[in-house]
Order: sequence, then C-alpha cells, then structure tokens
Amino acid sequence: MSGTRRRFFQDAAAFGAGLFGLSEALRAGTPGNIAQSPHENERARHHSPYGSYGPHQAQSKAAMRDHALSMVTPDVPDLPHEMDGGVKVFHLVGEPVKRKIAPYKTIDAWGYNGSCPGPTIQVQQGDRVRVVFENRLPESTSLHWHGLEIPIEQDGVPYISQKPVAPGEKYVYEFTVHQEGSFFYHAHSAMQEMMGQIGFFVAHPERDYKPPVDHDYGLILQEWAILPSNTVPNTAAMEFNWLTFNGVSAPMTTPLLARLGSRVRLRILNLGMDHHPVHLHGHQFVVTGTEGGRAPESTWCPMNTVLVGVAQVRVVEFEANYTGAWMIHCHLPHHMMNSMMDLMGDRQIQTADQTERKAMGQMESLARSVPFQHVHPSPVASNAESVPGFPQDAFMEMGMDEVVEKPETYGLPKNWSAGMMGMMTMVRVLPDKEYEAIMSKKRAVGPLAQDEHHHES
Ligand SMILES: [Cu+2]
Repeated sequence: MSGTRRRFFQDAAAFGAGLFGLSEALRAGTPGNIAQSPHENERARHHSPYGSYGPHQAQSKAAMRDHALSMVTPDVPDLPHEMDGGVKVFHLVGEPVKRKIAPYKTIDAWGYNGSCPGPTIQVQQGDRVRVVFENRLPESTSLHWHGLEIPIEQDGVPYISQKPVAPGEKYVYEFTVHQEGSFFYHAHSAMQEMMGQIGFFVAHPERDYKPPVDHDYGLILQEWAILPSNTVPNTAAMEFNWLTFNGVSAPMTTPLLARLGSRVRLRILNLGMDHHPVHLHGHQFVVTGTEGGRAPESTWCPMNTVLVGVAQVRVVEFEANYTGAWMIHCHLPHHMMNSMMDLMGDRQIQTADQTERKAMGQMESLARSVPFQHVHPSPVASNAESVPGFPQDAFMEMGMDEVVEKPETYGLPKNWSAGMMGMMTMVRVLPDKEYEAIMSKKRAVGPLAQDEHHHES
C-alpha cells in the first residue's frame, strides 16, 4: 500500500473522534460546547495509533470534559494518556522518524512516537500532568515546555535545570498546568529543533472561550534544508527549500473542513529560522490568542494575514461564511514552492533556457518518476519564448490529485493540486450536504487506521 494511502488512514484516525463529536453536536444545535458520548470515547481509544505507549483507562468526568472540543492537528496524531489517580500520564518517545513530506520526497527527521512533528498533547487547565519521556535518539536530549509556568526542575534545559537525558534513558516530567492556551514542547537543543523535535501542548480553558468555536485546528510551521538526493536535513543551513505544515508540504497537506456558517479556530505555531506571514483567503480573522494564552477581546481587530514569528503561536478565529476551498498559506513567495531538484537531478541546469516543447517533455518525464500525470493547465503566449524572463511559473504546476487523494480532497476541482505547494493548505467551507458526504467517507476508512499505523512503524 502506498505511503499516501497509509497517511490517509492515519489522518482519518487522528481526525476521527473530535469531528464525529462535532457533527453530533451540530445536529443537536449546540455548537462549541460538545460532550462526546461514551461510545465516541471508546472509538477514540481503540483507534489511537499510540495505544501501546499509553492506552486510556476508564474516563473520569474530567477526562470526558477535556475531550469536549479537541484541537485537530491534521496529519499529526494526538497523544493518548492514562490516569494514575488524579494525574494524566503521557508517554513520549524521542526517536528518528522517516517522514514523507511530498509524494516524491521522504526525509530522515527526528520526532516523537513515530511522528514529526510529535503527537499533540491536550490537557485541561488545572490538570496535573506527568510525561514519561524516553530517549531513543542517538544523543542526549531533554524536553522543554514552551510557555508553561512550571517549577524550574521541569523546564527541560540541559545542565541548567536538569542533567541531559542520555540515549536509552527515561526522564519523568510532572507539573500542574494552571494556564490555558496553545503551548508546545520541544528539545532545548537548536539542531534537534531543526530536525523536527517539536509538538503541540494545548491546555483547554476551565471556562469555555467566548464565543465558542465549532472547529479547532492546529498547524505547526517548519522549514528544512535538504540537498537534492539527500534525506537528512542540513540543520546548519540558513536557506530552506522545503516548507511544511504539520510535517508535510502541499499538496500533501490535509484540507481543513469547516461547515458553512461555523466558527473556526486556527492555532498556528512556528518553530524554525524564519517568520511566516500566514494568509487566509476570502475571510477576515481576529487574533484571539498567542503563545501566552487568550487575548482580551478589546485587542481583536480584523485582518487576513498574521505574522507568526519564531517560537510564537498565533490563534486566529473566523466565521466560515463563504462556501469554497480557501487557501491558507505562508505568503513568502519562496515558501509557496516545493523543491523539484530531486526530480531534476543532473538536468536542473537546463531549466532556465527551454522551449515550451522541451520544458513540457522534461516535466512529463519528471512526473512519470513519481508517478503522476503532469498536467499543464495554464496556456502560454505564442511568442512566450521571445519574452525575457520566460518561463517563470509556466511549467512548474504539477497536478497530482490522485497521488494525494483522501476524503478531505473529495469534490475538489480537477487539477486542484497543481496550485498547492510548500506551506499551504486550505479551509474547505462546505454546506451541510457536502460536509456530511466527506464525513461519511472519513468514517468509512476509520476502522482501518490502527492497522495501517502498525505497518508504518
Ligand atoms: Cu514562510
């Protein structure tokens, strides 16, 4: 089975529980404050890709509540927990991870529990949290809890607050989360951060945010410098040729689904070397929070591009009032591209000077190596070759709809993937009927997800 299909099933597992609960509640007319039925919790438990690391035990009332509206991190799983008395216990394993970031590019990143970025940890404000960390990396590391106000012994800085965790060792972090907001965990070692050692840590508020939202999505922004025909990121580089949301480049990013008329929250986290201006098409949003927690409503102002600096989180919310597939992307032009150097190999030198026929032939042979059908949808002028500067984007659009197909892409216009590259995804704002059609497709593939994961790992 292809990696894409494997990913597709993994995503379905990661997505499953939260969105099913959501659609139930929307039908019941109570958006935003959604209690899952015991059956749905059962479902989440059984389909967890990390069951072996830490299966849920019987759900306490508090544990039920904190699944009320979980954040969904597309393309990245959630980390399950078990209860030890009143303590939520998570098991996190730092380890090398093979990550397919594009249909024709798999990299050797480092991450946690088989995922890069690491699985999302979600807790409730007020929770006592224990994270049993195991280091399966080839070198020492530690875990820093970014933004959390916790005792210095838990801060995760080698030699300052603890001894480094040696390869093969375990280390137990334990603290009480008195804050609410969008935090993260990461290795406190610069090169390890750039190898991908980062994950979300979301603390849901004791009292629901107002206004409530119907969808809550998380995006982690990362950048990679990977030489052609290489798989290991060059963590010393300052120029980046691969840009990812949640560990994948468009068009492999899983579209975010939003029911028409719903309110959507996006939590955008950046850990890299650049700041990313993230732009949403067709809607205005307000910044309702940062990496420090919820922002007072008096500070909210309309915008559609938010600069997410390094080590920052920007939480934005908007009303999904317009039907369509609306892009969300970093607006830095070079961050809206994928590197094709791996495909081009020793022919890359030829690309600056091409006739249309030669360029098309080259693109078609590149596409065959993936494989997908190269489509050239945008016409060029009959005298294009005599215009200085031509070509720019003319031959770069590579439609690969079938290779990245998943329920969330169902119904998109043909060749949609040709315009999707780099740090890019979309919010699909869908009327009820279309929304339900995709949800039923996701349900149909859900039960296979766990098996699929075991094959991957
Ligand atoms: Cu960018």
